[in-house]
Parts: sequence; structure tokens; C-alpha cells
Amino acid sequence: MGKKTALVTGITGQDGSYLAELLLSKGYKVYGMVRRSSTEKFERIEHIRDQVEIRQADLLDQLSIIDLIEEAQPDEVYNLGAQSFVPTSWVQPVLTAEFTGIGVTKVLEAIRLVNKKIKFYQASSSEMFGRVIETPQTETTPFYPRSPYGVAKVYGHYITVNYRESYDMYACSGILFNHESPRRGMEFVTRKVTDAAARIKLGLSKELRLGNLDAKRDWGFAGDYVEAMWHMLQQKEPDDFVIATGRTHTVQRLVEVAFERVGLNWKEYVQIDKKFLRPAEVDLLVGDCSKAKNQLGWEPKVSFEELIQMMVDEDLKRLS
Ligand code: NAP
Ligand code: F7E
Repeated sequence: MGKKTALVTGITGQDGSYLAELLLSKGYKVYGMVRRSSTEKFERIEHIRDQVEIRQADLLDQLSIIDLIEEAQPDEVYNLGAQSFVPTSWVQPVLTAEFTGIGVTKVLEAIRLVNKKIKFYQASSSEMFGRVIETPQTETTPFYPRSPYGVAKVYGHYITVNYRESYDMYACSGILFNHESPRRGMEFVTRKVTDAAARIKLGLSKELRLGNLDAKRDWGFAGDYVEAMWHMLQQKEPDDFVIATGRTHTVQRLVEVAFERVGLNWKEYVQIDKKFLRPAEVDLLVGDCSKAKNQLGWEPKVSFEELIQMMVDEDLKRLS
């Protein structure tokens, strides 16, 4: 068989950069979709910039996506592009719905039009479980989203299932729990904490302001999670999978691990700031990835403690 081709939307994001590396290592030709910007923001893919085909298109613009799929003729499309920061989804709920929700239909429609045989991966999220109906959460747990972001992801999830059932397309949805890395955006809580711990250690900052320390999340390593995405598109039949570690920790525990890594007592530096509380919170997430273990042979390799320590170490290196 010849070289496979993949198209990745959101290639400039955390997951896009790890997935592009993985696909290149497997010998794929990789197209990356980026939206037009007055300045290029390609830091996360700088090291592989000359190995991927970057093309401009936008999740808001149907024709641009059709043209790109027509040009790339991919075997696989990974739809990772989205407005992914939950607090912003209350400030820009309509835009979030357009990118994160309707954008999925635009990609599916483009595939249906150009070549129904193209395999499709949708980046669904544990935020769809929101105010959880059961614990741990599985592929059959009912959704109860708690943010405009979560609501948009539920739409994206069901439209993926619907195109699979309506048009017999190979469309999969990965319900991924929080996954982090040294490439995580600065405003997400793990990176905000590891960056602050490193800054305080180096004398560059004096305090860290946070919101709800009691929220619990199932945090894994992004490098592990992109492997699950790839596995989902290599099966005989398309299906949906929960990807998680099965362990949950509070935000406070995250803070403790990060500050312990730099030898400081977190209580001397962390302030609670109501500005970071959300209109509706997701209190507890913990996923059961048994189906992925059994059917994909996938399981997480990096533990929560290793992940946070890796992130602190990388932030220390970058800031030193
Ligand atoms: P991220 O770092 O925020 O990256 C999002 C990507 O989407 C960026 O490349 C961004 O481009 C692109 N994008 C945004 N709006 C776009 C538009 N209108 N047209 C084209 N591209 C657009 O997110 P991530 O953490 O890598 O997550 C990847 C996907 O998985 C997202 O769909 C996210 O919602 C979902 N997800 C993430 C997690 C997690 O814990 N990380 C868990 C579950 C699901 P710019 O660089 O131009 O901004
Ligand atoms: O918040 C609490 C906050 O913003 C985690 C996205 O990738 O994962 C991510 O969504 C928790 C929440 O991620 C601060 O209230 C406390 O309970 O890191 P986060 P998220 O909202 O869980 C899911 C799976 C996605 O799909 C999303 O795209 O931490 N928290 N204090 C704080 N959070 C932030 N950001 N900042 C704080 O100061």
C-alpha cells in the first residue's frame, strides 16, 4: 500500500502538534489546516514545519474546507480545531457553537461531498458529561453539559454519530478526558500552575491566583492520547471510545505536586480569586477506558505525578 495521507484541523494546537509528529513517524503525508492570521503562530509545530503541508482554511468557511479536502485527498481527517477554553465559551457562546459545533458538520459535509470513504475523527470531550449522571463515565453515560463549550461538543458528537449512521461513513468520536503537556495553553489550570511554580521558584513571580481548588479531573498526557485517536481510525468498524486514565485528582492536589517539585509550600503563594470561578462548574470527572483497552489495545503510559513533574521541569528549563 502507498503512503497514507492525513489532514489535521487544529494542527497548531497542543494535540495537533503531537498528532502530526505521530503521523509523520508512521510515514504519513500530513496536511495541516490553519486559519489565516496577521502573524503566524506555529511555535508548537516549528520543529516539523518543513515536513507538513500547511494550508489556510477555516472551520467557519464551508468552501475552504471542501477545497482543502479536494486538494489533499486524505485517507484520514482528524478534526481537532475548536474554541477549546471553557470560560471563553460563556463570553463568546455563539462563536464557540460555530467553531466547536457547526464546524464539525462543515468538515463532515466536505467529506461527504468529496469522498465518503475518507475516515473521520472527531475530538469529543469529557465536558459533555458535565454534571455527571454516573461515575466513572463510560461510552454509555448520558450527557449533561455545563458550559456552552460542552453543549457545542455534544452537538459535534451526535452529528458525527449521525453521519456514520445516515451515510455509512467511517466517522469516530473520541471522548477524551483532560490531557496536558508542556505544550498546553497557558490559561488551562495545569499549565497555569506549573508555569507559576517555576516562576515563583526562579523569583520571577510572587503569587498564583486560582479559582475552585476542589474540582476533580482525570488528567492524562497528550502524547499518549493522540495514539488513541490514530488507533480509532485503524479499526474494521467505526466506533466511539472514552480515553482516560481512570484516576481523578483535585486542583489542590495538582498544586501540591507542582510546588513539591520546586521544593516550596504552595500555601504561602496561592490566593483564591473569585474571578476564576465559573457560572456552572463540572465538579468531578473520571473516565473508564476499558473499551479502548480491550478493542484498541490502548492504555495511558504517563501517570498524573509524572505528567505534572514533566511540565514543571520543562517550564523551569524554558524560564531559566
Ligand atoms: P487547542 O490547543 O486550543 O487547539 C485548538 C486548535 O483549533 C488550534 O490549532 C486553533 O488554531 C484551532 N482553531 C480554532 N478555531 C479555528 C477555526 N475557526 N478554524 C480553524 N482552526 C481553528 O486545543 P487542544 O487541547 O489541542 O484540543 C484539541 C481538540 O480536542 C479541541 O477540539 C478540543 O476541544 C478537544 N479536546 C481537548 C481536550 C484536552 O484536554 N486538551 C479534551 C477533550 C477534547 P489557532 O492556533 O489559530 O488558535
Ligand atoms: O480547568 C479549575 C476549573 O480550564 C480545569 C479543556 O481542554 O478539558 C479542558 O477543560 C478545572 C476546572 O480545563 C482555575 O474551574 C481552578 O474545574 O484546565 P481547565 P477544563 O475546563 O476541564 C476538557 C476535557 C476540554 O475538552 C476542554 O477543551 O480547574 N480551576 N482555578 C481553574 N481553571 C482555570 N483554567 N484557571 C484557574 O485559575
